[in-house]
Amino acid sequence: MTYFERVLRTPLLRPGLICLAVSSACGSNEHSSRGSGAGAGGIASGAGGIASVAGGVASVAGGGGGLSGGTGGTATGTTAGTAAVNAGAGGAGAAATSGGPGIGGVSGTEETYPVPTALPDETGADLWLRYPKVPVPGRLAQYQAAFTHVVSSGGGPSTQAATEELVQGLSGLTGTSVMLAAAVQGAGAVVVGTPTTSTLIAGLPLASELAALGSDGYLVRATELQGQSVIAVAANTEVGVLYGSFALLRHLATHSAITGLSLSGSPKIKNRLLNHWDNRDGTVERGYAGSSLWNWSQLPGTLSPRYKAYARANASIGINGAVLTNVNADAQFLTATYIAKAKALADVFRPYGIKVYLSARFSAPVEIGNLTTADPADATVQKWWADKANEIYTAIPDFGGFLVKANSEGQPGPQTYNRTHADGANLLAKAVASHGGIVIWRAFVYSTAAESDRIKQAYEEFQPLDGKFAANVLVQVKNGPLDFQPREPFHPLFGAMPKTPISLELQITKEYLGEDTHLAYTGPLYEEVLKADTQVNGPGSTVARVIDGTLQKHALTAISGVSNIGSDTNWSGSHFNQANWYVFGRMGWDPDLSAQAVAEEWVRQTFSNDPIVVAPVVGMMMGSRQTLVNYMEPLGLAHMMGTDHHYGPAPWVSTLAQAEWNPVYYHKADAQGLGFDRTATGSNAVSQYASAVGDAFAKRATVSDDSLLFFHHVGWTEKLDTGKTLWEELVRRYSQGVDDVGHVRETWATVKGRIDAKRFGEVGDFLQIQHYEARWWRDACLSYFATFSKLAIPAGYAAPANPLSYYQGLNCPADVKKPRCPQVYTGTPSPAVLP
Ligand code: GCV
Repeated sequence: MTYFERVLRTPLLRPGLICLAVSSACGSNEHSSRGSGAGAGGIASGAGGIASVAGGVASVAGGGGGLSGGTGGTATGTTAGTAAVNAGAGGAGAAATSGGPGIGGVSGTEETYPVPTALPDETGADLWLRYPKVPVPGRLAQYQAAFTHVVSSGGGPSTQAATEELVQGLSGLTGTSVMLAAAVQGAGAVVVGTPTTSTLIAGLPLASELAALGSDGYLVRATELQGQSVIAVAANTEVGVLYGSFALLRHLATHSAITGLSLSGSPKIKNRLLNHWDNRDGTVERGYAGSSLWNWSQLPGTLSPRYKAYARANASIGINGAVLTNVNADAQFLTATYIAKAKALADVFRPYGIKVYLSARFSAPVEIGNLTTADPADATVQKWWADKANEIYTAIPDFGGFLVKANSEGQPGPQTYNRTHADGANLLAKAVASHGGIVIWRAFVYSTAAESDRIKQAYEEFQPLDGKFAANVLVQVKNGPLDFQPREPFHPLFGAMPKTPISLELQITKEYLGEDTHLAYTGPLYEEVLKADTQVNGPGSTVARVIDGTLQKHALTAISGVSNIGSDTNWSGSHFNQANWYVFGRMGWDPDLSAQAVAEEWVRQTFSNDPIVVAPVVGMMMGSRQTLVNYMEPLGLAHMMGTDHHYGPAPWVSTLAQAEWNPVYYHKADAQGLGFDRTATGSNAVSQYASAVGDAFAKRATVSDDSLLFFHHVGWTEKLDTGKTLWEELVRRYSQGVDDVGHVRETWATVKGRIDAKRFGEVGDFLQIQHYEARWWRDACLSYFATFSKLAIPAGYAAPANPLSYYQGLNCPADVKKPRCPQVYTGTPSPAVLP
């Protein structure tokens, strides 16, 4: 039985049985004073391969414990008893990655959800901020009694944004008109403010708790004021009040209990940025969701309503910065004309706590400043950047700073002048320092020089510069050393530059993970890297602790996600791609949140709180990344995508000008076997890690199967841990990946009628594309590798549908912005594992 079959058979899916343990707003830095219930379960992060994914997702079905996401789960008010019961039985998933201390607990209600009678079509434009009326009477009555008016007696634009959101959200959820008021007017008040903006908040005994929260933190508290029961949303700053308002709305939108309500939270990472790779001509590099959201030709005069909607969505998940422009930078963005356009966006975003940043083209002093050099040591260049910073800050006083890609993939940089990355970064850092700005300097370097191993370059260039960067510089490091692959080991620079603040760069847009159509929830990928233990200061030196600054004592901290947002009505190219934006924000706020917990709160807000929807859809999401790894690049394979567009399989490409542009460089298939030897007998990339980690990667006995071929060249008939030979295991994983997409389709079919027809149909259509394309990946890659292994497809597995030449001759996609390959949408993709 596959895990999807187990999901389908779960008793949880019977109408009326709810009580999914969930984590909404219960992260370790987002607390809730609730009754305790221990959740031992959890869905596998995917790190463990097929077996652990299956085990983990089985726990969703296994009595409810699996969805609790870890120990320390807490239950709210009236559902506390249920939580304790349900959160205990993790089943098979308990062995897999769980959510960690403090994650878990209960939202939802024990009431039976009615089968919806009329579900209006939805476009996805409202994202997770839909606020539909609560469809279960008991919970609805509680909410209607508790939320009748929003009380705000002062404050500026951020408080206004908070109250607007509360009025809209509470009105929607309760199905009543929740009004804004200046004073408590009987029962059901939500009182918002800071001790400075609200005398009501100032009068509550919250001072010591607020003092511990910092500038962005919040408290949401059931309390009494003027003899009335009220909910207070309090913070030290108005943006904190906004975050608290969103936390309250998230709690309610996941139908959580409110008796004794007490929520609090504060971000662990200071700068939580989206990086837009948006160009002046409206295109988006690696964007699959239409054109750029920024309508440069209409700015600054015309402001699309989507700018505010974008800001709301980001604030709701804690994102507080937007780099507006592509790291493959355009100097024109630094001209007065474009600064005025950026200012217009900054003005819209400011109430939502979002600062704008720009990518800086290093050669801008030459290109737009009429200088003859961009050498950081040149005094005229230094003055040019200082003047440019003054100009920007005059227009945008809270401008965040610059993001720079230098001396990589053809971008200009300090090395052109025989200067280092630190020299270049410090030039810009000095220009913005007096304004409170920062410089984020990317470590994704990709030179044109021949290299023994392309993945070693960033460490080689940056690690020796540790201690040489100015105090307001962060070095931004991609999660892995190669390039946003479906799976890579964590980047060796994490932990290796103790004197330098390091920002983590994740990719939200799925350049290498099926682009717009394939369902691949990136939460497990993010969780995998955040939990990866660099061991630089011994066990527990996780990437999360590096980037939140606690391991190496940095106050300046940041995390970036390469945006998947565009002009498409659904924002992200597909409904499920919205979840990747969502989870980036939530994990940026709290890198210790579990992917599973976040998936559940997203499903509840985006699709439905009905457990008949929540459990299977969370299961689909949690297994999706491993499924994609299996049908694209199992066992540590990497970078086998088609040239330039990175869509579809092309492991045979070998003729591109630079060796490391070619897939054959990465998989190194030959008559003996498959994989890149990065041990001491090969490129020795393992030596860039702390010895405990590098040694583990280097030994066949300790490297995980998921990273095997990333670090080792393995013989075709060598036995793996699974007891199968490499060839057999490869065929098994590729085949399982295809069939699991089929199971996802079956699972999705079970929520028909519980989700509006439009989104249900659109998701189904994309899953069908994914299914065919998974089979394409499998058949193309296995056909190709068979030319080296000289082995037949083992019994029990389907033969490739076409000869290798067919796949090599395919010419798709026609449109790289909405990539498709209709030629392969024929026949039946499954079964690949024969019954
Ligand atoms: C912005 C990969 C992508 C490029 C991207 C680059 C980077 O190589 O394919 O489109 O360029 O990463 O992160 O700088």
